Amino acid sequence: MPRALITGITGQDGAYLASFLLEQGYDVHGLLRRSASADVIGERLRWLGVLDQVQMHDGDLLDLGATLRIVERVKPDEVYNLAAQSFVASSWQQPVLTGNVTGIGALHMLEAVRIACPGARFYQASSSEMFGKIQEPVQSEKTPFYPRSPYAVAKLYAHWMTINYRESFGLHASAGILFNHESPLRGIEFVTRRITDGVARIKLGLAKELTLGNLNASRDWGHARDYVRAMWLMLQQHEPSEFVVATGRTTTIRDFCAIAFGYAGLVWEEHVRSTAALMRPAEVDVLLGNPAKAKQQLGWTPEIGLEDMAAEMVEADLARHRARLGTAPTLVDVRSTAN
Ligand code: NDP
Ligand code: GDR
Repeated sequence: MPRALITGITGQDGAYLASFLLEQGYDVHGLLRRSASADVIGERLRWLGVLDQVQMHDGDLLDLGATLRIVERVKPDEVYNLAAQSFVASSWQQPVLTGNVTGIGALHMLEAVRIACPGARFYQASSSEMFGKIQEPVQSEKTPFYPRSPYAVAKLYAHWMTINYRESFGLHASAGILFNHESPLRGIEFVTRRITDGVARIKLGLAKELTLGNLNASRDWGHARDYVRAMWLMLQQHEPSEFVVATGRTTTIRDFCAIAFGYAGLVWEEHVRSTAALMRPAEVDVLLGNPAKAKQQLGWTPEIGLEDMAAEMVEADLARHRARLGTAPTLVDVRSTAN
């Protein structure tokens, strides 16, 4: 039975990846950082019905000793480094933490693998944010990077360290340059989930309006369930490499609003307001990926389209709010009011 270790297993991608690997017959282990909210930390894995099928190991990406001991104990065949401070907007508020977790944290995992389990295959969660102020209208593995946030700079460091450890020490280390991917398990602070949660609240009479930032930004959005399959495919290749994972379609925030509100029979212009307070110090205006290499070499194509994904997210948020109506607020409700 192949064994996988996932950092960031409690996040959106970690939960879908754990579920996918279990279906493939893997023994799945996760690095879990200690939280005072232990009762809700496994919420995504519980939602997918796999929480009791994964083995958790106490650790934090900031702690090299802990990552080393976990890799030594688990002896994984595959390591997926998904843990990060992943919210771009927060990276201006917490640039040092973001650098330490998102950048140096990846180096800790690479060091742990190099020292304790050099035969393991390694996946680094790189990001389309590294393209930032885009240097080509359609971005591929060959497009030069121009990061625009502390988050993107940290990701670029981790990306190049992954390549450097492959070239220096012969690690089977791959990096997926993933464009935005969403799902009902997306964190509430990200724009698609803010929108689908807003749609559900307005539809159920719990709110009247939704305040967003820059409506003109445009993203190449896919579904997380499709994208974790691409991660796994990368580690099944004989040769490690870098792969862009994207849909090849870009959509503005404005148009995503139209799709999500429209699905619920609402007119978005009647409810959405844009405020300068939610604009970023430096914006990534548009991203559009070319996934040709992933298609050719991995045989990967996305299966879930944007409209279907938006509908699934709106339905999930409607169900969440309906379930909560008439019940006392929970910790999850408190989080859902954040930006
Ligand atoms: P999430 O924000 O949903 O999950 C992040 C995960 O990292 C959580 O499990 C979190 O744990 C964990 N984590 C944060 N800090 C630490 C730490 N110090 N030690 C250990 N674990 C930590 O992210 P996604 O699932 O959306 O993304 C997965 C990865 O892919 C991230 O690295 C992200 O930057 C990258 N990425 C994401 C894209 C997307 O569109 N989703 C696109 C491209 C790249 P906890 O639950 O305790 O907070
Ligand atoms: P992003 O995702 O920064 O691309 O990073 P996010 O959904 O936060 O922003 C996308 C775009 O929407 C604009 N926007 C808003 N964003 C948020 N969060 N809230 C708002 O109210 C709002 N209004 C407009 C933003 O300005 C931006 O242009 C995500 C993360 O998952 C990263 O970890 C990952 O690396 C990249 O995707 C690829």
